[in-house]
Amino acid sequence: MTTLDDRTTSRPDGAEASGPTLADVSGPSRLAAPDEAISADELQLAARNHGLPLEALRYDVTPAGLHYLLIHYDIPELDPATHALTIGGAVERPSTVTLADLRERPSVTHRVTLECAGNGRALLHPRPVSQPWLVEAVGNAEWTGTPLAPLLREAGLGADAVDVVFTGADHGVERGVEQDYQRALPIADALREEVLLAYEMNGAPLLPQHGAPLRLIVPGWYGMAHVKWLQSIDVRTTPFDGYQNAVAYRLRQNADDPGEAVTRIEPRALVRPPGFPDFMTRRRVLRAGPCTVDGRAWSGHAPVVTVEVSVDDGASWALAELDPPAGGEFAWRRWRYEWTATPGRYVLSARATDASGRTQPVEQPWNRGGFANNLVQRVEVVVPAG
Ligand SMILES: Nc1nc2c(c(=O)[nH]1)N[C@H]1C(S)=C(S)[C@@H](COP(=O)(O)O)O[C@H]1N2
Ligand SMILES: [Mo]
Repeated sequence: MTTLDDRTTSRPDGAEASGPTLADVSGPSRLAAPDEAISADELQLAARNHGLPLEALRYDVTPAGLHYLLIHYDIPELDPATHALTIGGAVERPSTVTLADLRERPSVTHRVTLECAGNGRALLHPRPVSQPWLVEAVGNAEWTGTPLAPLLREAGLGADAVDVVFTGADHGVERGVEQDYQRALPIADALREEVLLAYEMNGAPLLPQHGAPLRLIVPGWYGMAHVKWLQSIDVRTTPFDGYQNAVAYRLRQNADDPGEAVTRIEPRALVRPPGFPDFMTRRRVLRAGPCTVDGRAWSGHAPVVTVEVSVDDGASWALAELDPPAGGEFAWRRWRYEWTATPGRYVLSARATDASGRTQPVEQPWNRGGFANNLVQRVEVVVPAG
C-alpha cells in the first residue's frame, strides 16, 4: 500500500508529477510540539465530531443526540427505500439484500457501549495531531438489527475464509490514500453471535450521522470496527491490508513500528462531574456537605468487577459501589461513592478493573496514533468555604 510517507515526487509509473497529487491534500501523521496548541484543523474535526456531554453519564441509555460522533469523511446520502447490501467474495452464494429483507429476519437488540479508539488522545504528551478527544468519545445506546453470522453461513463460507471486509458508502482521502471507509474483522470475530447489522438506534431508525440506514455493531470493540452506511460485505481468503486495518488503528511506538491492531475496548470509568461548572474552564464548584459521586464503567474484554474512587488526585483510593448490571454484558455499569465534601480543592478520579485483570493505568499508555488511552480521568473540584 502506498501512503503519503512513501510518496515524494515520483509516481508508480516513473513519470514526474506535473500537478498536485492526492498526497498534497493530506499531511503526514505528526506529533504536536511540546507547547503546540490545538490547531484550527483539529478544531474543525472536533466541531464535527462531538463528544458525550459528561452530565449525560446520568442516563442508562444515551439519548441519540448526546451520543458521541466520529465521521472520517462526509455523511453520505443514502435512500433507505432503495439501499441494498451486497454479500460476496469467497462465498458460494453471493447475494444482495434490501433493508426490507433484513427487517424481516429475526431481530435482536443489544445495549452496547461504543467508544472511539482515539478517546483520550488529546491528553497524551506528546499529542498525536488528529481528532482531539479528551475523555468524552463514548455512548451507550440500544442497537436493533439482525445477527450477521446466519447471513454469512447462508452465503456459504469456505473453510479458507480469513477476513470479512465491511465497506461504507462514505469516501475520502487520508494521508494521501483515497478510499471508501473499510474495515475488516477476522472471520471468528465476524461470526460472534452478538455482531449485528443494525438499522435502529434507541428504537428509532438510524440517524444519518450514526450510519443510516444500516451499520455494523461489534459489541466490545472500539468504534472503528462498527462500520456505518454499510453497503457491502466481502469475504476474503487472505488477510485484508486496507488502510484502516493496516495503516491506521495500530498501536505503534514509532512510524516504522508495524504495531498491533486496535481491537477491544480497554477498561475505563468516568466520573459524572459533580456540582456545577465554570463556563470557560469547566472546573467544578461543589457545595460542602454529603454528595453521591457517580459515573459509569465499562470494558470490552470482560465485565467490570471493581471501580475505585480517589478524591486526592490518585494519592489514595476507595472502593465504589457497583449498581447491578443494566442491559447486558456489553453495556456500561453505574458506580457510586458517598463523599462528604469539606472546603478545599480536589481532583476526583475513578479507576475500573475488569474480570480479565485489566485496569486503568496512572501513567499514560502512549502510542503514536493516540489510541486506547484509558489513563484515569481527573476532575478538578473546588468546594468553597462558607
Ligand atoms: N463508514 C464509516 N463507518 C464508521 C466511521 C466512518 O468514518 N465511516 N467511523 C468509525 C469510528 S472511528 C467510530 S469511533 C464510530 C463512531 O460511531 P458513532 O458516530 O455512531 O458514535 O463509527 C465508526 N464507523
Ligand atoms: Mo473512532
